[in-house]
This record gives sequence, structure tokens and C-alpha cells, in this order.
Amino acid sequence: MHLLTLLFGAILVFMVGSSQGGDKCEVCYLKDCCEDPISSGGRNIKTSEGKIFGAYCEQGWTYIFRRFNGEEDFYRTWVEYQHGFGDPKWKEYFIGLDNLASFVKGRKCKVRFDLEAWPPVSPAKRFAEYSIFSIAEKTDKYRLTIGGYSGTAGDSMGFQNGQRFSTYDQDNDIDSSNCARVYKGAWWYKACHQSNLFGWYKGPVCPKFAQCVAWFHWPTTIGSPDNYYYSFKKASMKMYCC
Ligand SMILES: [Ca+2]
Repeated sequence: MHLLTLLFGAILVFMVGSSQGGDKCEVCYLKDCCEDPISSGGRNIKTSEGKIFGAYCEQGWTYIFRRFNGEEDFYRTWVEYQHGFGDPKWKEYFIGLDNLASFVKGRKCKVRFDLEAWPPVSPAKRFAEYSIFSIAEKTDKYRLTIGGYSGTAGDSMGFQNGQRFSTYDQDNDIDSSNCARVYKGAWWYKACHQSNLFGWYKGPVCPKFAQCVAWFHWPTTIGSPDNYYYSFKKASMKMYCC
């Protein structure tokens, strides 16, 4: 009872504090990481249609996901992908499809993928940037529009252009199989993929064809016999819509 009272009090104080406005609350939510291009770290975002979520910001870019140590499980359900998961401030995470669709809605965005291979691959870090990027609404299964590649990592997303999002419990791909189930991930699968960044974190050697954190068009062959047998150490996806 005593604890409950304390908790209620704390919530009340928080609510009053939040509703007071002024300088303090203008920094509570950003509409976009680009409103604060100097700092990096986890921030609270509120989209113009009112969706509230956490995201990792870096020099004005808003991260869609970060993977860097395999601690977070990315083999998840449709509902989990809709809502998002993980810890945007400190750990691996995914922003959530509903949040992502709301964030990009009606805006002109670019997107960038950063990849890091395990030693001794050199250079270890490469990127792929796309000048065209958007995500459709839930009713269209968060269909991906992506194009205008530039970068150093090779174009492994062009193949996924125009596809709907799929998870192991919701097959929206155009293959007769369930790509998410076969390749142990979730993605904008076609039939099925040239990139699988939500695949099995198991680096650097991927024991099973195309099931791991894959980026097929890396410009050198780092997997054996090909890049479908390589799993990256770090991968991230971030957007810029300002
Ligand atoms: Ca299918």
C-alpha cells in the first residue's frame, strides 16, 4: 500500500512536471533526430501524428536498428516487429514498423546502411546509402520503396525494393516458401533476399546458406564459398528526412 502511494505520487509529479511546458519540456520530445544534429544517444521521438518512441540519434540521423553484439534476439514475431524491441539508448534495438511508417510518412527521406566485418577483413567498414526511401502503412504490410544507391558496400537492397515486410509468423513474401522461417530472420523478403540484416547473429562464419546477418554484394568475397556464408559483426540502418 505504502509503495503504491509512493508510486502514484511519483507518477503525479512526473505528469505535472511534463505538463508545465517551458524550456524543460521542449526537449522532452524531438520530432526528428535532425532537430539536434550535434549530440548522439537515445532520444524520445514524437512524430507529427503523435507516435511516441525511443530512437538512437547520431549527428542528425535517426537509427532504425542497431546490431553490434548479438545480445538482442531479432528472430521475432510480427507484433514484436510492429511495436519495436530492444534498448535504443544503450543496446541493440529495432524502432518498430508502426513508428517507422509514421516517421517517414509524407516526407522525403534517405537511408544509410553501415556494415562492419570481423577482423581481418580490411577495410572492415563499408556503407550503402539510398537517396529514395519510404515505408508504406500497416495496411500495405510496411512495403519498402528504396533506390538511388551510392556507397562502398555494394547494393544489396535494390533487390528488396517494392517488397512487403515478413516475419516467421506472417509470410508476405512472393516465394512459395516462408522466407523468414527459412532464413531465420525478418525482412522485406522477395524470393528471398540479397540482404538479411535481421538474420542469425553468428559471425563471421555462417554455417547455413543465407541464414545469418548477410549482405551479399559486399565487393570482395569474405564468405566461403560466397557471401551468403558470411555474418557481419555490426550492422545498422539510419534515416535522414530533413
Ligand atoms: Ca511465401
